[in-house]
Amino acid sequence: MLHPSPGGNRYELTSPTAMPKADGFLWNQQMMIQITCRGYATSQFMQPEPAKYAHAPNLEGKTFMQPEQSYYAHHPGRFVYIKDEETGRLFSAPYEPVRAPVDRFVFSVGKSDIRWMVECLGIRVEMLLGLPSRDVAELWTVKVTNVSGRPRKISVYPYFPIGNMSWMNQSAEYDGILGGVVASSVTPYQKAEDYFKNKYLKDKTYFLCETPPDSWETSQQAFEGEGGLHAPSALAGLELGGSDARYETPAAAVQYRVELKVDEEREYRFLFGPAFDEVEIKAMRDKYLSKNAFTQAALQYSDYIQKGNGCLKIETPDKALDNFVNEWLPRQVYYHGDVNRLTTDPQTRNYLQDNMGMSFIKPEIARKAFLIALGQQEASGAMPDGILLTEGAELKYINQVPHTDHCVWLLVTLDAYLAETADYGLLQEKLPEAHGKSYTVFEGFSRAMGWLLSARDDRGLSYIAQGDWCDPMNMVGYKGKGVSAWLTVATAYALNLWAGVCEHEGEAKLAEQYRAGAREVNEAANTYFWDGDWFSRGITDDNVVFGTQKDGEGRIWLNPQAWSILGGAASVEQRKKMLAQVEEQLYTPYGVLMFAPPFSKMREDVGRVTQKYPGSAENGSVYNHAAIFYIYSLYSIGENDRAYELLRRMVPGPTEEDYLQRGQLPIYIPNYYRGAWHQYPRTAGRSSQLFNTGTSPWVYRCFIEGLCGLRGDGDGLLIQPQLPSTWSGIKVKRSFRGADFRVDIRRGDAKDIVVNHAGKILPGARFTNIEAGKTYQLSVSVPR
Ligand code: CEZ
Repeated sequence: MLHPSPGGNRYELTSPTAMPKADGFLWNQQMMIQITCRGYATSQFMQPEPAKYAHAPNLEGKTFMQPEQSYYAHHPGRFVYIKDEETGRLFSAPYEPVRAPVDRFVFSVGKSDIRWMVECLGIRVEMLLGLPSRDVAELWTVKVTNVSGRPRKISVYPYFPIGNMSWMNQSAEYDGILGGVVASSVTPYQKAEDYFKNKYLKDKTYFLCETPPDSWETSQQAFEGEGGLHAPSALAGLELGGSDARYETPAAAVQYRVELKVDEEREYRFLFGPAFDEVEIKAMRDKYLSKNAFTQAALQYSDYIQKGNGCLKIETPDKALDNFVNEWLPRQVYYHGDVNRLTTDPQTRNYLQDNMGMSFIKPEIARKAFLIALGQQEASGAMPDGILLTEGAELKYINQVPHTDHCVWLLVTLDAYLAETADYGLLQEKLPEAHGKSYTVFEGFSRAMGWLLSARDDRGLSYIAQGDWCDPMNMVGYKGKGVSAWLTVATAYALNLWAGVCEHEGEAKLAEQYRAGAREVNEAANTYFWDGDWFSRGITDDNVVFGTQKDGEGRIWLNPQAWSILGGAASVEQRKKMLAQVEEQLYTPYGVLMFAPPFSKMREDVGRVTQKYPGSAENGSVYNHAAIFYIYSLYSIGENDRAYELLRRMVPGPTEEDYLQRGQLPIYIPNYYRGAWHQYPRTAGRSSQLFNTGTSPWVYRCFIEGLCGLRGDGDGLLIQPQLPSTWSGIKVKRSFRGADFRVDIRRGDAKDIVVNHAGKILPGARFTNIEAGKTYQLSVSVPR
């Protein structure tokens, strides 16, 4: 039902019904499309705010990308109806809207294109979606082959609904000169000043045909008629009606009437996308709509995607895992760092972590991100809730809610960046003058740490305001008093990391100051948050500790445990207790829960998180971002087996049962899998299908620095593999600071890790004097 293609760089699903929401996604810096095996699509492009060219049929609320989208018959999608002209029978590819049982089905997701192959009624339909590497457009190839062994007369009808474009003005018609359907609209607005903002928006949607069709329809209603989408009325006739749409919902449908000899095939190409005017549409047609141009575009796009190949290839006893880590994980990391989730004001923590991933893929981008982010630091040293990336961008949605954790992410991201690049020169860069002063990057970090130390109450605990990492935990501290246990222990982690950097920079006094700060923070955390077997989650405005043994819901939370390990608040004794409790209360077959039990009703002193559906999103799901922090912390204390076990559970598969339950292909990590494993076992494990998540860079980091143990330091590469105990060895290719490392890791008899290079044992299992351009072969023996 589901398998990687030979060679491993595609994933193929052979049923349209087993995992109905299984999907793939393609992007470039201007756009993104997520499309399901059944043909439903969600796409958006930047102008510079996210906008759509294919809409829902009703008035849509504008929001950011959401998990667990539900699809319905009229959902935007890309479909091809086929009618047997001799019998009148119909089916549609890839599967929707007709849902006719098909004889063969392959949904094949590649890194730089998405394909389908469907056979029904003796006709094979192959659909191929590609994107240009820069422009906004979908490049569609549709191939139809007669596999019935007898001559056939059929009609081929691509149907691309355009949906409700605007309540002010929308229309569509077939443009014979441009060669396709052109729908026009005016983005709705009310304020006069918005007219000037909207004036140059791409308010047209085009569907261009390389081969002129025999007929067309541009009115959705005329196309569907009384038949409904399962059997649109327009398909009953010899030809489509050729109507225009005048303040009616537009759709692009065209017809090709074809006679096919045995095994004969036809290939069609279409271009679908937004434009400002006819001139731009014509230019897009000239640029892309031909066989040659499609081939060129595909090559360029695949080059573009390959720039995100990453720095790690592994060969382990688990082939499915290798496939994910080698082929797909870096792609997801690259996506995040490349487009910042297609927003103009990414949340500061998201922006920094997405760029943390770039340290492994394009470190120069990560470097730039520090300068951009610190360039927006506030006079107090605090970081804003979102980083503005384009001129005129504004803080929207959650970025209008005050969160207190953003400074922490500066350090966490810096730690990964410096380990990968040793680019300490970054710290001496000058930031643009702000608030009448000019600072270096080093000072920017120090000021952020200073702010973290200052934003604490008299007990020494970190204020939470209206949220920390957990956005919807918005009412713990909205009256100004509540504190976060996670942020407190995370502050200690950030301070310790910064102390390490200060030391490296010869600032021993400063380093000691920050270390002392961290110790003080950790002491406070232990005094107020330690609950006997684990750390609680915080103390509310009304001085109620929560996330404790006493709590029936939200009793134990993962984040304070993970970060108290990282930041040093937890002693060895405490760690033992916490790990056991996490295992007992938070483990599920689909990963470790963010907390448990989930809330069943609003808790007004915790907030909105308690109102989310139990087991979904932050209300006690396997929220992978939280899970990966925990896994990372396990690697930091040598818990190889525990770490690997949870890491593996984060990737769908490899059993069929697991795939079916999660409903997602193993080509990305979603932001969550449903939790509430005890309360709602039927839905537990179900994927959110949302590939926007800060999880992916951490997963990559866990494989590189944790499992493979190949982490850089000032002038070398440390070699500290942490294989699960059931593995006898792995092979790793790791590119690092311009050199290539081939590392053969095996179990040996020695008590410690022994690294051999060119016949010599490396002192301290550390490789130095790395020369860019060289390849180094290392054999590593790890204790049994
Ligand atoms: O948003 C994410 C944020 O992008 O939730 C994480 C947070 O750390 C990320 O920065 C945990 O709270 O209800 C909300 O507003 C939630 O915060 C969600 O919107 C959540 C989404 O699932 C988006 O990925």
